[in-house]
Amino acid sequence: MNEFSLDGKVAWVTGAAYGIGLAIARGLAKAGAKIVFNCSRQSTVDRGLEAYKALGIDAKGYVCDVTDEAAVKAMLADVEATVGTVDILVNNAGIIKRVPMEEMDVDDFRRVVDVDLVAPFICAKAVIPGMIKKGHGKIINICSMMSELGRETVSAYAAAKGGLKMLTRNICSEYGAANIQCNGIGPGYIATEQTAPLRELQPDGSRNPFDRFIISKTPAGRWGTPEDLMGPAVFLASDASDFVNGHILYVDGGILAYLGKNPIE
Ligand code: NAP
Ligand code: GCO
Repeated sequence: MNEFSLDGKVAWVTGAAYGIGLAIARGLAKAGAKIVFNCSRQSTVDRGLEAYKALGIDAKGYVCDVTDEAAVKAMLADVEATVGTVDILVNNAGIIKRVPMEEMDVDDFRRVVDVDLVAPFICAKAVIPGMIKKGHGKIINICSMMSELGRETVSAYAAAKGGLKMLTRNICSEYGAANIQCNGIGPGYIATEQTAPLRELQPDGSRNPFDRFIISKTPAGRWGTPEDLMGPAVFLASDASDFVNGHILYVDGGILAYLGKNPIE
């Protein structure tokens, strides 16, 4: 028996056209799962479909804004009718706005909380009845370093990702008895489009100070890659983690374990 096998499972990964979501979906597909994904724009869905095709993965893509409950329900009804009941949900879609708090528009704050926290609630709420009927289910919420730490300019993101950690624990508390495991993955600093501005070279061609700061804060001495998230996602989606519930698995090269270099030396 292979307790990491996802043969015959249906996995829905939100926002999985590129970056972390695509890598997680690749990992789940390699373990045997059928993949469905969604993005809010047709152009991103098309980009994802091309990426899956190039990888030899037969994925189904939908245009669906995860903050729109009616759209999520309609998408899920189609998934159930054409692919099957969702066994694994990965709440990956997310946005960030880096703005000092006193300059941040309240609508922007609300939008970040909507996409990064309210939407995982909407998607989880939509799949839980099917999981209860099937007798099992796995929900993986993509959290962040900002589920634990704050920093300048990311107040909305930190509020949402901190909330997502607690939503994870609450889903575990409410549905553990129904054999649903809800866990989080907390990626460290991963080289994707979302973090590209933090790695942009300086006008003189030198490394971005934030880039150097992250390397110095990470015991592994590097940024993470989306592929670093594949194995942890397969573990949390598979029978191997059936007694792991309400846990946040930080995949951060050791950032949260480390006090950091002495800046005065
Ligand atoms: P990203 O650039 O944040 O990708 C986001 C994806 O989500 C895109 O496919 C996007 O497509 C989709 N999306 C955004 N808003 C959506 C909405 N309202 N409805 C449906 N889909 C939506 O990529 P990433 O850096 O790989 O991040 C993925 C997740 O990991 C996010 O939750 C992020 O917060 C988290 N994370 C990232 C890092 C990092 O260092 N990169 C670290 C920790 C956590 P559309 O634009 O078409 O909607
Ligand atoms: C930032 C980053 C982070 C990361 C990630 C860390 O501006 O500090 O974008 O928030 O993307 O979520 O885990």
